[in-house]
Amino acid sequence: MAKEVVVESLMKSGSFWFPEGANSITNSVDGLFYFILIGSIILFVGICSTMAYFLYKYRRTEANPVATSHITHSTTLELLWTIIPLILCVIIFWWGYKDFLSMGTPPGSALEIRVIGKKWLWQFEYPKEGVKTLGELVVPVNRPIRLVMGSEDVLHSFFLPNFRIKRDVLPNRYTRLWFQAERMGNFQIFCTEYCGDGHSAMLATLRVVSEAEYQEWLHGGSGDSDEPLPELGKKLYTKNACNTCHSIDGSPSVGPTWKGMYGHKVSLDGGASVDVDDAYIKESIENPKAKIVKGFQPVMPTYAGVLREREMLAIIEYMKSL
Ligand code: HEC
Ligand SMILES: [Cu+2]
Repeated sequence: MAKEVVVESLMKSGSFWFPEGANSITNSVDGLFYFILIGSIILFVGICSTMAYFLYKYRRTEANPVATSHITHSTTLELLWTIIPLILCVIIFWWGYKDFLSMGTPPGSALEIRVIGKKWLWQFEYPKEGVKTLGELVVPVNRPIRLVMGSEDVLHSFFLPNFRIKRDVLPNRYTRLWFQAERMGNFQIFCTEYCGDGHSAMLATLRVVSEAEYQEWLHGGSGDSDEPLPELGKKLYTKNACNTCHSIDGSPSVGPTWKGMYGHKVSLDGGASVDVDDAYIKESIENPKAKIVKGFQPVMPTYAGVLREREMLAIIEYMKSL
């Protein structure tokens, strides 16, 4: 029941070393990587083969019992093996520092989006418009984007392989990242800091769209409004990461299965029991800690303010259908 991974962003294009780059900085970052990699290979092969050759050439034989004359000093050699590596190191430092600085300083015009990591989903918030999304970050192409990130529980880490950016997301402070998408498409977002059972399913999609599409999306709602409720509910089940904790086939998971749940009684922590109806489901989603199902931990995050009313109905209808 894994969430969908944007496979083509990771596997279909790019090189042996990297998935295809989509950030304004990727060329420079990849260039530095190749510079160090190829430089190291050349040095490694050069040094090893010279050494092997000398071992053979200056070996002790009967004709030549004293293998080499005793060399104590060569100014030329010492200058060479000091100055060449020094130049290489300065280039690597200058290149890395330049990129480090530009990756750390977003342009003032950047569009700010808030990122909240929690077990086990990514939530995004567009502060000016008050729009919230789960598992999907939508941004316009060719605009600098600034992410201000925080965690609601444990340490997470936000990783966008196609953009070569990654940063820890912490519960007690804000961290930042910025990028500028150079092309449109869907890209994979991972959590790369082990954060518990559902870590591997803590995925999200970055959707890079044109400016016009972005404005329409931002002001036009979810766009799913014509879809039949149970089908929309099925989509929301994975999109909102309910699937990381709830199965729909009766198999055990972090939370109770949804199969056959609707319309039945469920026992609560503390002995009481309650009918699973629309009101109880809505309360469980918006205020999960109000009633805890017996035998489960109170780990479900609240979805208050994240799900629109129609989306709530859709999830309820979907549960009924199971
Ligand atoms: C981090 C894991 C997690 C996620 C994600 C999660 N839940 Fe839950 N959920 C739980 C746990 C654990 C319980 C049982 C404890 C409780 O009642 O809070 C639960 C209970 C429920 C219940 C009450 C079930 C019953 O048998 O009485 C409903 C309804 C529910 N979740 C709906 C959702 C919906 C809808 C989503 C997605 C929008 C969701 N959950 C996402 C962990 C999760
Ligand atoms: Cu995580």
